[in-house]
Amino acid sequence: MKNILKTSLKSSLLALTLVCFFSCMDDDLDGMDTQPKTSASTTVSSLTIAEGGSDVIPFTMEKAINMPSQFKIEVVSGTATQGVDFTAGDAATDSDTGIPGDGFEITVPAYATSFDIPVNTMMDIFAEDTETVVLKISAAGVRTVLADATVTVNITNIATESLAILLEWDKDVTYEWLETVTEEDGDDEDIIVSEFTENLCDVVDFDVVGLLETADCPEVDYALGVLADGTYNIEVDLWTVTTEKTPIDAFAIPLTLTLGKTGTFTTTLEYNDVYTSDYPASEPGGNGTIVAATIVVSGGLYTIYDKDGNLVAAE
Ligand SMILES: [Ca+2]
Ligand SMILES: [Ca+2]
Repeated sequence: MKNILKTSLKSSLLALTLVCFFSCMDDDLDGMDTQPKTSASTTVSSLTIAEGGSDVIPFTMEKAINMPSQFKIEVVSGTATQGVDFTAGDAATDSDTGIPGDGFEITVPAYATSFDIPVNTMMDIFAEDTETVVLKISAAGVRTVLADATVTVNITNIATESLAILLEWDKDVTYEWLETVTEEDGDDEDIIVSEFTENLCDVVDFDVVGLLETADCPEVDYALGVLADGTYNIEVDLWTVTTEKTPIDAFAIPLTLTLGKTGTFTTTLEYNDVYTSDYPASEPGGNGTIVAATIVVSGGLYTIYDKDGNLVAAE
């Protein structure tokens, strides 16, 4: 019995030694390491990207390693806002995956000798100066590869002569409704006043008649075409209101209409008390349409009037 035990113990030790031998050999193959003995660097110090465009920050590894590596991309300074004007890397940082704080992260697979950090910028309707952001790229998460780079990203405004419209109603609303509840000590039911909160994007659908008729919230298009001289009514249509509960009292549905020429000339109209949750929406058979703005084009230049005919902006 002792002999059998000894023999099996010996075989186990031999097996362990062999595992160690092969794994150690593997670690040294092609100069690869499991420890953070290498670094990644870039020769790029700045990028210039037009709104809505993309570019990459290329990195080279000093040498490949047999483990993934992770990097954090964080804002050092600048006028551009992360998540609004640009994004970078694979995704926003996530403390659940080991990278806390504001910024973005990227994971590079094992054995890579180079990688690109994507930088994506967002299109918008507004005319702005070039926006700048300084990004710092450093080792994060598993911290297998060191990096210390600073890259300036310049985001340039796109300006066109095309009609652009942005219709927004993304807002939480809380309303009261009558809830039926069963009493704890019996079968009796009570009706109580409860509060319910929903996002108007989930509850309301607006369209711009003939121009923006999707289920999106907001409704937006930056390239609706160049308008010839003439007068154009911009009609907003309340298509549906589908609250989950029945509100005791109707609530207001605030609406923001930004229109003009993409990146060149825009004006914003706020209609906070035009529409309510009991307004006769079009889809169920009502008429949810109003002339929300009028654009008069003369010599290619816009003059914009609000729903009451007041002049609000002119080029
Ligand atoms: Ca812009
Ligand atoms: Ca719509």
